Amino acid sequence: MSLKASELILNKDGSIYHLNLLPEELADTVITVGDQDRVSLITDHFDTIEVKKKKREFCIHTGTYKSKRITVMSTGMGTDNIDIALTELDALANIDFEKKQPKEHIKSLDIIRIGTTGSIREEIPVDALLVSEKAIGFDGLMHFYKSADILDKEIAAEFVKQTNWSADKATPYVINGDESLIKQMSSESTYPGFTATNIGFYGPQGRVLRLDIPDAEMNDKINNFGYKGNHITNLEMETSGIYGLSRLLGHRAVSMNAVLANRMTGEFSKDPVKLVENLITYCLEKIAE
Ligand code: R1P
Repeated sequence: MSLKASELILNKDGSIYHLNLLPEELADTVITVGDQDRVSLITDHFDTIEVKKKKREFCIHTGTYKSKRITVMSTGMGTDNIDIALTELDALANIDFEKKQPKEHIKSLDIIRIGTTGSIREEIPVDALLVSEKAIGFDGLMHFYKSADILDKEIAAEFVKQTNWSADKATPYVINGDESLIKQMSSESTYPGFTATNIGFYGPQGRVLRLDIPDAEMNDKINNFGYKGNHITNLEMETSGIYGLSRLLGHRAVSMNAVLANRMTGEFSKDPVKLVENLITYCLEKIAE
């Protein structure tokens, strides 16, 4: 049975609805970033650029770096955008747009997030590079998919118990990144991380400007959580969704983070532009290896 026009939505030129991309314009290796301006910071290093597209928060370039074909795309902020970005990336790779059906042979993409983050551990300083080995999602996205088989329920349940996590919030879920890609992207220059993904930047990450939050101890509880050697290292807004959807769809994903802030010491990077550039050059070299 073919997918209805209301479910697989294509633009007039045959491109996928939000990403505005045609299947042949997507490379097998995809770098995702939050910030649209970070796309050209990355593709400025490329030898060639064959595609440049933009719609809403999705700015997408495809080109080559040291002969490797790579698509770089911005997703905007948050796992709500990740739901659209990952689903449409997979559709471009694995759905036949003529027949409007999943292809017989499913292709696995390599998806590398190059993002920024705040550390919640004193030993992971500002300006560090961090590779998320696993993620805990406070965003609830994976509860909308049949994801029970891929989630680490033991760690999630222990987290809820230790932090007395309020049932008013989405139930946290725990998901691993791709082991082989994590190995490829890690080195002595990176810290291994267990990343907490939240649905916002202020209240959801315990920042108080003018609005009070119901649990002022939330970040301390997240920081104090420990189970079988697992300690949460950093906060950001996309990794759990990328790991969850990639795992369900059969793609390999890794989340690479530039530590802009340390929430424990209150420090912020003195040169965030240079830090992000360091992460970009580090990642490109590792991807091209
Ligand atoms: C918040 O400032 C944004 O920065 C981080 C968070 O995950 C969130 O998207 O990542 P990016 O720098 O990749 O956007």
